[in-house]
Amino acid sequence: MTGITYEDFLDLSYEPDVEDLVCEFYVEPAADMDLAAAGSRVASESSNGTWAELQVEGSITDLSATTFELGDDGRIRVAYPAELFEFGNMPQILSCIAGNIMGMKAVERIRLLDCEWPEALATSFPGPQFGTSVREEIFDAGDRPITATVPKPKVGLSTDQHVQVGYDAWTGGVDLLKDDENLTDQSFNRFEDRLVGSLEARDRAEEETGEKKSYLINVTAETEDMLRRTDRVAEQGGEYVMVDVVTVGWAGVQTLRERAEEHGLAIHAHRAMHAAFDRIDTHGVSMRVLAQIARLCGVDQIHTGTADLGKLENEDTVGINEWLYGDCHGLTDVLPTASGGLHPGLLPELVDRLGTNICVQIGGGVHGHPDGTHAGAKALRQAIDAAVEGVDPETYADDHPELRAALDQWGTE
Ligand code: CAP
Ligand code: MG
Repeated sequence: MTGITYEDFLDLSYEPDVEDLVCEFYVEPAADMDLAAAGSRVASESSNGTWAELQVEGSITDLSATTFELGDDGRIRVAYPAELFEFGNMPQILSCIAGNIMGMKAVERIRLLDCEWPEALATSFPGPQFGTSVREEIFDAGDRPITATVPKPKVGLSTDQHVQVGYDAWTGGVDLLKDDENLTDQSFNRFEDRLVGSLEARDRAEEETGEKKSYLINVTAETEDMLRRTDRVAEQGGEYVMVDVVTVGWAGVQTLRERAEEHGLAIHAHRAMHAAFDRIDTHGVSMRVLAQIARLCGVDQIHTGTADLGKLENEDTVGINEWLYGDCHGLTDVLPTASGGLHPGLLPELVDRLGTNICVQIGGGVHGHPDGTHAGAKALRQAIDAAVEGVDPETYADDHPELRAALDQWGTE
């Protein structure tokens, strides 16, 4: 009989194998524990240990994780052997590295901060199909961010009103119409009618402007419904589907990714509910890790914040975006989307902080324009052009009245 105890999961001399998944956590130990005791329990409970000393007969595959680094600041690093995981199964991986440990009494607080994905595990997922190339390949956008707008109010517009808002925005210069996260298939605005009406309006807008336009329609639903809606988007000639990745769950995202590939559709990921995991910076799962998971599962665009501009709390947008652009064993990159309380006056600063390889998504800052959606869309495009050309928006506004009105309304902060 072999006793497996918590101490077996701590080894400060361990050097991670190249095939290990290495996770960094922030840990605040419970009052009666030091970091070594809490850290060994993190590795134990997230791999193959439990509270009791186990008596195991015969030899078993060694699937234990090892806590191999204890930092002064509560940061610990844990190495997980690859065999612990079912490759290509994101829910299973998360049930290990972000599972029971989140509620363990041995820790007062615990946050999964970062993961170093080994090649075999990372490439057991498909990754994105298109990533940042959508800017060039769908929109021929050159060196400017692509733009999206979400009709407001979020819900309540009839289908006809929604379609009209889309048409006004597209013809004003916006690339993408986007559904809001809580608009799917409600009685006041049915998915099917909205899909058909919007894509018909898109065609008219393309003809009128000579520019490519597209629609991020929200297919978030129970999996079979989501797939049916995705099929309909393809049948109607859409280029994208939009999904609320956290509320739909990673299994649903994985399934959607497969179906999207069958149709050649790109995936726009909204992250509603992410803040339940990542807002308290000493607990939960960081947005950085959620973004990594989303990339592995294969979304092409994802919301990553506005680098502290706008209305919402942000984790390190710049660092997350850099990870999404960077190499991950050859997986395609992801286009970050900046959204939440933006308006034209903030765009020079936004582009300064995040660069141009992004999607800029604006709701209230377009539809709240004093002259309405069409003028608001023009102001957005003018602000983008000014930012990319490096012209001060106040100067640009001298011969761009829509931008002038937006700056008068909201200023530049
Ligand atoms: C933005 C938005 C987006 C948020 C999501 C909203 O509208 O449509 O859902 O940006 O947050 O409903 O708030 P506004 P994040 O432009 O009117 O603010 O991008 O941080 O995930
Ligand atoms: Mg929204």
